[in-house]
Amino acid sequence: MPEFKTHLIDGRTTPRFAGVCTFCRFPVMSPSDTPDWAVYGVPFDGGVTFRPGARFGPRAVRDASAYVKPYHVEHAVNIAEKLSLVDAGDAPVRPYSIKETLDSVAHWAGSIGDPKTTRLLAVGGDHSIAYANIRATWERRGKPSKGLGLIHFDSHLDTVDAVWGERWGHASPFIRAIEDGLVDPATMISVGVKGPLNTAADLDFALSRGVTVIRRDQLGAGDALGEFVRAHPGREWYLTFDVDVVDPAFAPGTGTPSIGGITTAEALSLLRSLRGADIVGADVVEVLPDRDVAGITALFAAHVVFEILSLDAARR
Ligand SMILES: [Mn+2]
Repeated sequence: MPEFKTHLIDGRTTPRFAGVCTFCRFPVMSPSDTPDWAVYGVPFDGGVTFRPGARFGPRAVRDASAYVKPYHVEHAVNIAEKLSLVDAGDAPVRPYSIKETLDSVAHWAGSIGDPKTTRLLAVGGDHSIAYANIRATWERRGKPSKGLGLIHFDSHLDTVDAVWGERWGHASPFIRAIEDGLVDPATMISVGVKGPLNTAADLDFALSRGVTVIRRDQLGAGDALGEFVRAHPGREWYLTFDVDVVDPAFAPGTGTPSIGGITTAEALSLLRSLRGADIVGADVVEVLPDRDVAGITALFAAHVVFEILSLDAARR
């Protein structure tokens, strides 16, 4: 029998609908734990430009993730065998202040586990919170001067300078991350982007900085995403996944839905094409349970968490 690094309560002995609810039934983190991955919630939606409610995302994803099983068939790997995994709880937020929340989350996340070996996966919350987890991850990786690579799934570029004078909202995390040197735009790829936009100028920042954009209508049978990642061997990547990249027919529970998106099956294929990439931090954001139908968006987001962890388990 292989030695398992994470002790999971077996769903065949204790039903998956029983017990205290944690991400994927991972153990609750103890202060002395130094896990491979700490999954934590960021119940914050103060950065939205349209419909609020993603503050309830972490709870919905935890609930849905009770049905995430640990063995990944396509990668032929068991995440609980390869990785030590915990639920680190929810980050401290300040519901009335975006910037105070980002500072608070980044500071708190920076203290989780062993900064050298524990990787962080944040579940939002709106996309503004990505900045905080990217900052914490960048600091834990030794503040690389070139920044991290960024694999970005989204219908939107999220590189708008400011909305209503606010520079830290969910339309702006990656312009701030690039400006602050946390992300290298030459190794940033945005996948699934589509219109409409407020103005053509919304594309200017990303394109002028050399961000690679694969629009939804350019996603074909090829493997452009996997090829991009393999073209940068040795790169450390941060993965950010906005569920609005998926068509609202499959993921209706989100605040800025964008029609004509990819299916959940296509999303899984794209994620699996990243096999071999060294993903050093990640987030899954923009689940809005009050707009969800039958919990399908939360269930999908829970499985995106599983896919990300499976990539790292398969790589080790
Ligand atoms: Mn986004």
